[in-house]
Amino acid sequence: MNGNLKLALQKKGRLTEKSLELLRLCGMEVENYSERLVVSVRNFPLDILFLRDDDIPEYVQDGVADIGIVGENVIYEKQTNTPVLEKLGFGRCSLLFAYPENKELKKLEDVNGKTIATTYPKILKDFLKSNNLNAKVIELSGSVEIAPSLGVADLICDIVSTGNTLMMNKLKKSFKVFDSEAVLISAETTLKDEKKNEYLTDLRRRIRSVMTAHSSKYLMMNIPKNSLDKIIGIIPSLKSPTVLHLAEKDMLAVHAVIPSDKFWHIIDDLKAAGASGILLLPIENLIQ
Ligand code: PRT
Ligand code: ZN
Repeated sequence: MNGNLKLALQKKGRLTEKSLELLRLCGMEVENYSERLVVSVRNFPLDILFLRDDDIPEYVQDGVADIGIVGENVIYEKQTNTPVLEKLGFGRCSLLFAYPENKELKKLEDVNGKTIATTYPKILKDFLKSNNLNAKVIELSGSVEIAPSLGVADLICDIVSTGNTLMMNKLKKSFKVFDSEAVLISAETTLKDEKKNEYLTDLRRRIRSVMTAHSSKYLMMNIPKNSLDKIIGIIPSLKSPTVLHLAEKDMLAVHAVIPSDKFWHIIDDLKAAGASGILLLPIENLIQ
C-alpha cells in the first residue's frame, strides 16, 4: 500500500484508449502499460489497475480500487453503491429495444407477452416493471443481435452506437431504455479518506478543465475597427473577447473562447460584418 489513489480502467476495449487519453490531457505521464495489470503515473500519486469493464463497479465498491472509469450501463446493471462523480463525454451509446425488420412494434405495450434477449437483464427488468410491462427476459452473454433470427427471442434490448450491427442483422431500432456514457465512479470510502480525497479533488478539477476545453475553441480574427460592436454582438463568447490593435490602422484583432458547436452558426455573420483571417484553434485545458 503506497497511499496512491487507485484507478480501475478497462484493460482492453472501447473505453481504454479514451480513458488513457483523458489522463494524458490531465497532465498525467502514464507508463507504457502494454500487458501489465498495474501501472503507476510518474508525476501524480495515481496507480492504474487494468480490469474487465464488468468487474470495475464491484472492485471499486469493495475498495480494491478507489475510483474507476466505466460505462453507466455497467454500473446500473451491477447496481453497486459507487457514486458517479463526473460524466466523461465518451463511450456514448444507448440501450434500446430492436426487433426484426419484418415485424411491428408500434407502442411500448406491444412488448407484453414477448420474449426479449439482452445482456442487461437487471436494467431491462427494472424498466419493464416501472412501465407495468410483462415480457419474458432471456439473459445472453453476447451476440444478442442474432437471437431473433435463431428464434430464441422476439426482440432484443441491447447497446447501440452507430446502429450498424442492428442493420447487418436486419433489426430495427425501437424504444430507448436509457443513454449511457463513460463516467468516473468512486467508493464511498475514497471520499472519506482525507489524503485520497485530496488527490481525487485535484484529478476531478483537471478532468473538468479538459472537458470544458474540449467543448470550447479559441477563435481569432481581424476586423475593421468600426464593426467591433457588431462583431462582439455575434460572438457567443464565454467571457468578454480580447481586442488587440494591429499595425494596420482601422483594423483590430479579436480573440475569444467560444463553444465549439457554435462556430458554424456564426461564421457567415462574422464574414458579413467584415471579419477576415478567421482562425479556430483547439484548447487543451481551460480553468474557470
Ligand atoms: O472485455 P470487457 O468485458 O472489458 O469489454 P466488453 O467487450 O464488455 O466491452 P466493450 O469494450 O465492447 O464496451 C465497453 C463500454 O463501451 C460499454 O460498457 C459501453 O458503455 C460502451 N459502448 C459504447 C459500447 C458501444 N458503444 C457499443 N457499440 N459497448 C458495446 N457496444 C457493442 C454493442 O453491444 C453491440 O454489440 O457494439 C455493438 C453495436 O455497435 P454499433 O456501432 O454497431 O451500433
Ligand atoms: Zn465487459
